[in-house]
Amino acid sequence: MGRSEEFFARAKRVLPGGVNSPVRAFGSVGGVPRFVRRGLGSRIVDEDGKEYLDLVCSWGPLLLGHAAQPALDAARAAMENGLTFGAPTAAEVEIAELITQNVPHVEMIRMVNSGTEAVMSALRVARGFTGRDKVIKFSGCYHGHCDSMLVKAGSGALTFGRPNSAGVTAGAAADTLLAAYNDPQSVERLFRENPGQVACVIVEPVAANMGVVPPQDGFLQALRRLCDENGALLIFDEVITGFRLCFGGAAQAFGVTPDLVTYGKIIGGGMPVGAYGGRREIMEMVSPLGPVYQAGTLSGNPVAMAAGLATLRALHERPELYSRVNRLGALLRGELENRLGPSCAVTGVGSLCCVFFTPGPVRCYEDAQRADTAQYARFFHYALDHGLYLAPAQFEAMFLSAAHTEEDVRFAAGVIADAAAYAKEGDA
Ligand code: KE4
Repeated sequence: MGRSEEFFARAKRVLPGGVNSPVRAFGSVGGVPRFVRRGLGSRIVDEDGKEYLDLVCSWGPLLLGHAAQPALDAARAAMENGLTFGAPTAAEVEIAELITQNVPHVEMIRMVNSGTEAVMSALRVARGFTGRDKVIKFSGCYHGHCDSMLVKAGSGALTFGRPNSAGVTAGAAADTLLAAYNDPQSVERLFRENPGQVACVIVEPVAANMGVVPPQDGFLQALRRLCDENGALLIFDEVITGFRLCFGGAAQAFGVTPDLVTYGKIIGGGMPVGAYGGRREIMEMVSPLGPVYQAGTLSGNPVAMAAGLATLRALHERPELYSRVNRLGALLRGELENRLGPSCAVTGVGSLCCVFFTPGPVRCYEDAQRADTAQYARFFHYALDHGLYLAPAQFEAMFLSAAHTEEDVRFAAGVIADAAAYAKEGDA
């Protein structure tokens, strides 16, 4: 028995499903999760010493790659002074200044510890600011695991067939209205049916938790218009896209300005950081300034801030990193479109990519749901056995980093093409 198997057997006795986050359990693809010992650049090594080219990259935080020097050096230096104080520190100001000075629609920001916490807080602020109760989300979009968002949620909730989690009360879900991604009319109808009651529309500006589903032309612009017409706030959940597509995220990439934005992943450079921010008049609702309460013992943790600040500084000072990583994403999609038959849909934006085991186009949750997850499972394990670490679930994304090379991308494309062919043979 290998060390991953040994660890998994032990883990299942003391951790639910043997993991601390469901998608890691290989539940939808089967087999034994690889316990990772270390990561470096574009690669990870598991407890059995096997090396993989990594296209998960911890689900998005590692735009500079594993063990990137800026984050490591900064965190190492910060921890020499202590791990946490529960008091303000300079790094919190510096990272907030870096963001507010370079992301125009973020005039004020609050640091928290995860994307979930950022979304939960942004929803509360939107309700506090508007005095309204209802929120509109999109089927298949995932915004973390706060109760009101576990309604037709994506990512692991979709993967494990529980888009509506047990334990979420009808009351908690009652104010969550569901629209269809890339369908502005579905949003317009909800506004019409709930006049004056919708506090906000929350959207992944590039959906990346039902696989990757880019916004159709005009979709995000329509959401902006509908929110303005109905006195609701537009929240971009940029936990994945923030600081990934470009420094200003999807808002900058697509030229649509949200009222609030949520961040996670890259903002911490690999350490646990989330954040929410936006227009000053809205953010001034947040305690201790305003009546919307939100707090956190480790919010703005100095070691996490150091890692996040070093990462954002590197990205801001070296914009060529964005052109390179986005070019690698385009190269991967191009290679896959040339190699995979019409039975697979290749999607993506920037350094995000996805192979759906269903013919395209994939424009919403219903389209994504047609994917053959049994084929995906065979595909995943073939790739894993050939040294390529992909998301252990169809309804996720492939993430590239600045540590990946063209050679990495061509290797990945080759393995993916072979893996897809193998997966389809299984159906023969
Ligand atoms: P966290 O609470 O996991 O830091 O962030 C929640 C979240 C919020 N919004 C978006 C758009 C997200 O993608 C996420 C989390 N992403 C998943 C990957 N699909 C995290 C992986 C996991 O759940 O283990």
